Amino acid sequence: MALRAASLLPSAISVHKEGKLNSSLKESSFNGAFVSKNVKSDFSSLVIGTKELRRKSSFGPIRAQTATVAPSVNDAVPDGKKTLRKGNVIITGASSGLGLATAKALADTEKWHIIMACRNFLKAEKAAKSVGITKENYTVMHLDLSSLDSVRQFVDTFRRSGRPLDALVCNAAIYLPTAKEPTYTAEGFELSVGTNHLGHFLLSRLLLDDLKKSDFPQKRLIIVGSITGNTNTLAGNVPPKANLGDLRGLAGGLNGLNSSAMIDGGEFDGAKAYKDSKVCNMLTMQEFHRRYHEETGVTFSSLYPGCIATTGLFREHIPLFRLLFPPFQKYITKGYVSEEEAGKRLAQVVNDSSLTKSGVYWSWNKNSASFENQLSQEASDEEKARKLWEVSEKLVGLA
Ligand code: LMG
Ligand code: NDP
Ligand code: PMR
Repeated sequence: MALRAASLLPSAISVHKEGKLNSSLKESSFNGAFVSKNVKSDFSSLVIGTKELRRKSSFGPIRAQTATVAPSVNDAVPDGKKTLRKGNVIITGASSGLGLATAKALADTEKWHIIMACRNFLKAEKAAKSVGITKENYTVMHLDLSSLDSVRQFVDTFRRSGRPLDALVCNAAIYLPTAKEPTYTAEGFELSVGTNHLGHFLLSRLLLDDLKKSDFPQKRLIIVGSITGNTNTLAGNVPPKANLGDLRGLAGGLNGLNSSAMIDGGEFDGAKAYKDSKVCNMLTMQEFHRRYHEETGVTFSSLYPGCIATTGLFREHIPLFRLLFPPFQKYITKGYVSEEEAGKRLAQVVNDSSLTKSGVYWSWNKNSASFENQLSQEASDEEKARKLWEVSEKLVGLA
């Protein structure tokens, strides 16, 4: 109840829309009214170290709202709320880039235990060490999103750990811009959509039950989206553009045999498949919100963290692209953000008491202030979201 009341409150809003067609290449300055209900507070005294005690809880009173520009990562729970344990957050693909930076930002708050859900155990362990996440703050668990068996096994392993689940971050992704031919997941789905969308779709559907059971004051399910899937932006208009069409390829199994390997039924294009998968991520988040927010109190969110031009996402791109892309984003589009900054942004979506509104696609302006961004027509198409949900649940064996 209280959760629902909180989610109805206005949250960080700006009329400024980042990277919009009508705002030219240059990300325009912060020119709108900004209202934040971020209530800055330090909860460290309310969290008893690593004692992972569970306790029935409800929201405390909602305090007066103050406007701030850059909400802090350090807002684990709303003001007035006492909790006796750390939150447990699963982050997929926490072995590099945004996922790792988010794990680090959350670990630094001392309020979260991070379950790093990764396909490469050793890489994840090394990554955690390399950024200085201390042992008691993380657990690595194996998850290969390109295998639905692995997804189910991961959920079993997680449940056997006995930890409650308070937040799930669907972050992992692959991008195959230079692939000439499609490659496939264990079940035979085109690899980018199979991993980025279908793997996460099954994972989040299964783990929703666990989130429901959590007694944590704020439960969140976050699916990372991107500007390049949104054709209402300049970046989303760089060809090939995202387009799910009527989902005929997906409905046919996305296997390149009796159907196309592309969602819209067209010719394979690796860059388009990635952008399509991001549209699926953003549609899925909204469908979750429509179906489950009221009932569960879970906050469903997506975001574009900025262009993190240095991550492993571009590992398959040609070397010239990898060389020019960071300076291009830094000095020309000005859309560049460091991994560290992007990690803090995603950590806010997990942790910040001002970002409780559900169904929102968050973005940040030049001053690193969050605002509710608008999705493209396709990425906010309710009918398409419903159809995507239904087709996806058949493919992953939930219907
Ligand atoms: C495709 O090509 C590949 O075919 C595909 O395989 C995959 O890789 C995909 O997205 C990935 O890309 C993309 C191609 C399309 O883009 C390029 O080739 C551009 C490469 C540029 C890469 C960045 C490096 C830039 C280097 C600049 C130099 C930097 C130097 C550093 C400077 C330091 C300074 C000190 O591109 C094209 O087809 C060409 C045209 C693209 C322009 C698109 C712009 C979109 C504009 C659309 C907006 C208008 C929309 C109109 C809508 C109207 C609605 C009212
Ligand atoms: P990285 O490549 O650095 O990170 C992706 C992570 O996903 C890696 O940890 C990778 O594991 C993991 N992963 C890939 N395939 C699988 C799989 N089959 N099973 C489990 N994990 C897998 O890229 P980013 O940090 O840039 O990307 C993170 C998210 O941010 C993605 O959702 C991306 O779409 C999004 N994003 C990125 C932007 C950018 O500019 N970079 C912009 C907007 C959104 P491994 O380490 O083993 O390879
Ligand atoms: Mg893009 C405001 C302009 C802007 C922003 C924020 C991005 C983000 N890009 C912008 C503009 C442009 N890009 C322009 C004008 C061009 C043509 C020169 C351009 C090109 C381009 C390419 C070839 N951009 C790319 C690529 C990629 O391969 C990346 C991609 O599409 O991955 C799917 C990419 C990206 N540009 C971005 C962001 C965030 C990406 C990468 C990752 C992602 O969306 O997840």
